[in-house]
Amino acid sequence: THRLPWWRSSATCKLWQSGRFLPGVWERCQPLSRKGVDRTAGQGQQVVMQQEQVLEDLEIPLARREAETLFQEQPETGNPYLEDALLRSYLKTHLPPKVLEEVNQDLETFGNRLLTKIKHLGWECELNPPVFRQYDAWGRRVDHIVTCSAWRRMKEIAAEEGLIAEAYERRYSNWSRLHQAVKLYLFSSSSGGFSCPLAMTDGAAKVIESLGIPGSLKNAFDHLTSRDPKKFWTSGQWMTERRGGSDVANGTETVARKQPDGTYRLYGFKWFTSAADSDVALTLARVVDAEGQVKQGFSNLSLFFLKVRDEEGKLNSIQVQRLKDKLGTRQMATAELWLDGAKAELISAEGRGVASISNMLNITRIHNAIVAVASMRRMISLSREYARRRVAFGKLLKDHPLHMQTIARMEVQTRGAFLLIMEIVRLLGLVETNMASEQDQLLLRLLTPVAKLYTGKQASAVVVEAMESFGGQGYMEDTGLPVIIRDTLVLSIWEGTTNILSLDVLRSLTKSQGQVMAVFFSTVQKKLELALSTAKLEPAVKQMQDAVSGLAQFMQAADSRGAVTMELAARDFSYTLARIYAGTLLIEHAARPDASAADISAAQRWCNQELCPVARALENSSYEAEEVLMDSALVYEGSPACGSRL
Ligand code: UCC
Repeated sequence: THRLPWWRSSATCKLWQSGRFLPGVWERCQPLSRKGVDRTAGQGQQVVMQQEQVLEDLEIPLARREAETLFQEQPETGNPYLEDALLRSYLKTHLPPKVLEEVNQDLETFGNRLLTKIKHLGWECELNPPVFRQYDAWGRRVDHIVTCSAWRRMKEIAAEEGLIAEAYERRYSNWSRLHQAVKLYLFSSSSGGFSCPLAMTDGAAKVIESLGIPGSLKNAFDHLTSRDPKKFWTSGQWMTERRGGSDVANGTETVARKQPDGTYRLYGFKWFTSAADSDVALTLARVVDAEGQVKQGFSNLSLFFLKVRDEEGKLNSIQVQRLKDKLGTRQMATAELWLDGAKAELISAEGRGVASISNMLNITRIHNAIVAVASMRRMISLSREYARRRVAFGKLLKDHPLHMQTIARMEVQTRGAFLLIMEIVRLLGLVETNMASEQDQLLLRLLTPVAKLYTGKQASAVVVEAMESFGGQGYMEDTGLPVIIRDTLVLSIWEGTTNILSLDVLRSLTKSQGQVMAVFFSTVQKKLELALSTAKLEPAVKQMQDAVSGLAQFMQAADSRGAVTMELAARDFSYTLARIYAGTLLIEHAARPDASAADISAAQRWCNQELCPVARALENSSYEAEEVLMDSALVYEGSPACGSRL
């Protein structure tokens, strides 16, 4: 039979027949032609009245209809724990039954608290960003960062819920870290930006713990890990100075002068200090030697602990220059600070500042990844709820296949990212309870930057895509959606940009002399082998194995090339590791006997994407030295600065 091409079939044309999709338009216009407006002379007043009546008839329903069609129902989501199928199935699979029972109960209660109380506080934080008050009414300099009551309440809630304490009390042994991470994940989207100080607080506690909790820091550690809202402290992480963010070693100008009592006084300017209302901070400075000289380079950077205020609440010889005017995370005070002799305690070996603070960085990077996944999950939750309420072209959005395909693609990305962060906190839990093998430790070191860089990028893409699923409403401030977008965009920047993190991935290879990759390959292989017995996953496993071979070939080829190849490949290489590892976790999760159809589909779909971009790019000679020149030529063509030289 003769079939019309798709673009001429009635099914397609139907969409564009306005009468069908704006029900009532034509019918309501009929009265005009039926009743008509008789304009013949002689009927005077009556005609005019009739005319007015007709217009009234016409206008009232029109006005009402407009209000009806423009009014859209707000998407409402429920308890975020109960609505997160993947999270629940993950916990059920991994936690021992007794732990699961308690954790499950805690998370359900927490989910209700988030829904009924915390979410509103989070929105209040957004509406009442911090204000900087430099002088009091009598002209005295006070440098007061005024935060709103909701923000201060968040701090109390964080303590009550044990959002830091949980990880350090270890009542569930190695599973405590995972329990804490899940709570942070659930908290993040309602926290009004409070996730940020929590990340740094966790990082500070980690540094102190890894130093063996020295006597001088015991009190601080107790405060940072307290469940008592009156006792709980948060910490800042002051790394960035005016000369730049990423290159900490060369950018740090702050100096530390030793005092007779063994403490130090810090002098310098910190350019980005997030959550500047925190109680304590870890920061870097160069120790001045006996001759008053400071050495340049990382070897002279040391790590310091300081209290921001003294017992009376006075700043510790610190001046607040101003608050930063940021694209997002506006709920949280980021400040420029002058350290003008701030009293501090040296807590690393002299010159080991970068290595010591990396304990903190690795924790804040894990938090960053948790927040990234939480942002994706939040936007998808809202998006899928909206799709159940919003009618367009005569049916609910959820009944439009193209719309659902778009959300499903985001869902697959989010699932992969979620399993990746769960794997990392699982490993972290093992390391922290001395239950980790050497392989576990290596894997954790490798996967931390991989997850941070990959989820940051994923989150930016997913939340912007999800915003589109609300049409113009997604762009409206008072829906609360733009806040999520703005706050998410920072995740690929702070705590190390994508390129810096890619180089950190390489650092982990060099430092372990390639061992991290041996563990990566063997872990992936083991997980894939276990999944092979699930027939439906065979194609996905095969795709994954091909990707693993591609990666192995790349490693071999890169071995014989110079450092330039590896540097140029760093980003694609890191993306490859993320896609292979997250895909393997999806496959592993889908190979469970009680896996759902969605679990299997997520694994299959994840594996349908390019899993090994680094192999393709190598084939295309993208990492050859000449490409460096061509990169510059492409970037600067037409630029007055360099064009003629290229
Ligand atoms: O502070 C900021 C804002 C706070 C906001 C917090 C919000 C948290 C969000 C959570 C969600 C809401 S932003 C500041 C961000 N700045 C950075 O992230 C810095 C980025 N730059 C880097 O990461 C660089 O790679 C550096 C600074 C680490 C590199 O410095 P160097 O001088 O080149 O480092 P080296 O020489 O390679 O490493 C020095 C030592 C080595 O150890 P040794 O000496 O034993 O060989 C390295 O192996 O440090 C070790 N190291 C590490 N170890 C360096 N990085 C790491 C690491 N990640 N893990 C373990």
